[in-house]
Amino acid sequence: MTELAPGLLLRPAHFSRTQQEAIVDAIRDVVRAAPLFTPTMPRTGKPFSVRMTNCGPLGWVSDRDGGYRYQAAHPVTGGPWPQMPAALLAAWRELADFEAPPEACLVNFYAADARMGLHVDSDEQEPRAPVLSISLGATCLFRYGGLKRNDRTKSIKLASGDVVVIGGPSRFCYHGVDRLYPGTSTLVANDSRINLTLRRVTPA
Ligand code: MD3
Ligand code: FE
Repeated sequence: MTELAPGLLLRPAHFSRTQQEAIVDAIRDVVRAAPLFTPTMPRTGKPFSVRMTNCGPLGWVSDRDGGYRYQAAHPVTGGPWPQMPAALLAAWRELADFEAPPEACLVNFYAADARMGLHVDSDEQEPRAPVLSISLGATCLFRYGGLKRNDRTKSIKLASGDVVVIGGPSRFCYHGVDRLYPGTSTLVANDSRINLTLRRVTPA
């Protein structure tokens, strides 16, 4: 485990190839029950380049009129989110150092040309809980900064099987994904990347 900044822990290659394949299989089942949707920006309605779905009791969604929020229903099908796979709950218990279970697992699906702009994750009501991030498939160039948008940023590559725990003073730092690197993984087809973020949403 490397501490990249206070409260920001990187565990390279936490998951073996076999474990990564099992997680991708479980996420395929999630996507079958809760299809990927394209979130849109509050007010402008501009679509994200990343497609998303969720598992667990709550899911993160965004659209022009309702903005960023967590809700129990899929925004397109209206159905409940599927259960969180046991392997993800186990990773939270092992690495999150938090007393209550995660309520949302946001599944981000990056096609080869997708990006995520610099932002802060602040829609959760339990600031003491970390966010646990699992990277699968293509390596990405990840950028993180400080508590203010204009603070100096650092860049790191996140590869398939890497886990990042974002807690403590780093919990509300700006971060984003600048690019993917093609040809870096055979786990997910078409040089795509899947990122899972486990989150506690309501106060524990
Ligand atoms: C914060 N996802 O869904 S993982 C998101 O790779 C999101 O899909 C990214 O940001 C992704 O909200 C990043 C979470 C993460 C990883 C490393 C960080 C957040 C971080 C380092 C510093 C601050
Ligand atoms: Fe984020």
